Amino acid sequence: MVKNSALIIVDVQNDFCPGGTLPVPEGDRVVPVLNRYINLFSARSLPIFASRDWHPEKTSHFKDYGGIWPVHCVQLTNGAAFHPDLRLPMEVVVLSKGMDPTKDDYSAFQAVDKTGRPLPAIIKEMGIAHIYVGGLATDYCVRATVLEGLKAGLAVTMLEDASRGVDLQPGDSERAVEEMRKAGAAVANYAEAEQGLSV
Ligand code: VGL
Ligand code: ZN
Repeated sequence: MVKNSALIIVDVQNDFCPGGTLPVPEGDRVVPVLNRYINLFSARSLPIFASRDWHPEKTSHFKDYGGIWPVHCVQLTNGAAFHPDLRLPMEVVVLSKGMDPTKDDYSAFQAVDKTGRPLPAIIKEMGIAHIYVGGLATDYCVRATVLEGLKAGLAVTMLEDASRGVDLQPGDSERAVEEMRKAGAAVANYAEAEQGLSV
């Protein structure tokens, strides 16, 4: 199974980190942890995906146009850039989502690569059967990606030490982790994931 595994790094962008417009508490703390996961997957020549929220200026996702969020991750702004300390490898596949001004697109499964190919098609073509998911935010995009991965029939490991949540309501992230577990996801830290990838 190891050879059919892939890492999906979800939305580790400046606007979701302290100092950004929709900061996830301790959002930047996932960066060094994710860098270790990147090394783990790179060393095994396993695919690495990095999704990004990539919104137009006007979208029903934002408060000003009927949504619940402050303006964040607007295409080509510094806030939409990946955190500068995230060491994405050259081979990373960048996935963009949230471009449709009428959709929220929380899940990376709604994202497309630079040629417009949707993630589900890429996963199928590459024969990926197990995804490891970490990043921002636990209670939104990580949750949605994990649940859609399970629905698509993939094995899914949620990387708890590489994720942080928004917690609009206190406890949202904890509840999201329980929901993912109940839906069939494994929840792992670095040591556990490393062990799983070494057998
Ligand atoms: C996200 C809120 C709004 C996320 C994206 O990446 O989790 N959360 N847009
Ligand atoms: Zn967004």
